[in-house]
Amino acid sequence: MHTPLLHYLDHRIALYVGDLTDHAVDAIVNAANSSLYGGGGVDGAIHRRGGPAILDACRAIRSSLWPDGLPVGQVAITVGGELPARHVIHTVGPIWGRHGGAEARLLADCYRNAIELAASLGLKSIAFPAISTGVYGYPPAEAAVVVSRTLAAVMREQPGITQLRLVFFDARQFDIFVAHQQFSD
Ligand code: AR6
Repeated sequence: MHTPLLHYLDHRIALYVGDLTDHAVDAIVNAANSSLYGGGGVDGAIHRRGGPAILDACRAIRSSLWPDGLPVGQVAITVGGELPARHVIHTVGPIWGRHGGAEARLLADCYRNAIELAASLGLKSIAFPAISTGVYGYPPAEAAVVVSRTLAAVMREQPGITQLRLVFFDARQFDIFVAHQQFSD
């Protein structure tokens, strides 16, 4: 079930096709919306499989840290509930065409902030979905450029993250990423 299809950056980054919620890592990242109250796509899958403990933790975050919602590019961590992953790092990706040209910077913020939060807590393994490339409409080829360049930089700064997984829902998304990634430029 968990066979990496490709590696980058000295095997610290591994690419998979499948369901993010299957991954037993220290943290999976949720492509949430700013309400943190759940939704469709990977967000729906995480809440369904993780159970009510995740939503309870999200409500606590809304009432304490982020009463107006989690801003785009920011992150918040909760328990993993019944998921195989120990934690969920929720982030809000940019909606394509809604940020006046700041979409790439905001998408990079999601990845950078999630990794930095994980590292600050001593977590070592983290798995990401392709943030914003579903309902939020970010073109997957353009996301591949931003994500790979961001990861190449951030992973150099964070040697404590020994395993970072990018999990694509289907083979087409995986192929587009591989064709457009710029890990080594
Ligand atoms: N495992 C891995 N990838 C998945 C899974 C899964 N179980 N399910 C979907 N994907 P999306 P966004 C892929 O729409 O674009 C939600 O309603 C999917 O094929 O989940 O950031 C939130 O509440 C796509 O490639 O997230 C927000 O309102 C990628 O995950 C909004 O959608 C992201 O698609 C966020 O939109």
